[in-house]
Amino acid sequence: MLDIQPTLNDKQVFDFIHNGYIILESVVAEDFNAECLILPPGHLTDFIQSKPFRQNVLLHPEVSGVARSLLGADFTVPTSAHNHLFEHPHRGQTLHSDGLSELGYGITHLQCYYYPQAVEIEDGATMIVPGSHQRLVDREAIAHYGNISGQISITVPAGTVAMTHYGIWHKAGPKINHTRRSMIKFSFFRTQPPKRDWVRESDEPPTYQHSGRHHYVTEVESYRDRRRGEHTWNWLCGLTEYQEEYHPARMFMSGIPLSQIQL
Ligand SMILES: O=C(O)CCC(=O)C(=O)O
Ligand SMILES: [Fe+2]
Repeated sequence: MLDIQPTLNDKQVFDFIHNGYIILESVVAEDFNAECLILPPGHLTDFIQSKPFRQNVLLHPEVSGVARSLLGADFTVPTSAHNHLFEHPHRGQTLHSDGLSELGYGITHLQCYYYPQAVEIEDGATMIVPGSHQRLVDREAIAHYGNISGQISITVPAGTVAMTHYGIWHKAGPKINHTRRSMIKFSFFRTQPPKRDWVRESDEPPTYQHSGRHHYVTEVESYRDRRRGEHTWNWLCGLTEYQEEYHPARMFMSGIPLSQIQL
């Protein structure tokens, strides 16, 4: 099997549990970003399975290192993706989570947004709400929200990959120009039970460190976040019996285990 090294340490795993995303700025090489700018909108398969896309994006050491850290050794490598390409002004999407978000508290699915060009706010940057992956809801029930305190717009340099917990609330923000803005979305999945096999600085797992309140929550909801974070941490460390489903409704996203990939 290809040797993918984990890149996250305990503190960075705490941060992912709390925020539900990690942003890797400018990790993809400029010349490869340029090749992705001409991709058509919609469902992509052949290009996603090509050696250059695997080498430059999916198995880039920083991208796959995060997947390896949060999903274990034999995570699935995406074989399809969706190109969210916007070329004209629009009002922006309503806030939503994609498809059917998982119900439990494990981490089994990382949904990634790859931007082959720089994204400014005027381009219709994707917006996400940190910590919202902890709030499982009917997606129609959040569509009426406007701005939420603490939301962030993913305004980033070209070649950036944002890796998110599938349940995170997000939307394409309003676009006011005619600049092409592409976001190539793909997913990594877990196939094995969790253990603490990311970058370890001690043999004993530390206890979960809660990072405090998100902007939009009170103390009571923050306590819920802390408790849920503890459950996720203990599960990721392999300390609980709780069984999570590894192959939830995958909707349009497919992948094959890393152990079946040869470059
Ligand atoms: O293009 C974006 O920034 C987000 C698109 C999206 O979330 C969707 O269409 O489900
Ligand atoms: Fe979405």
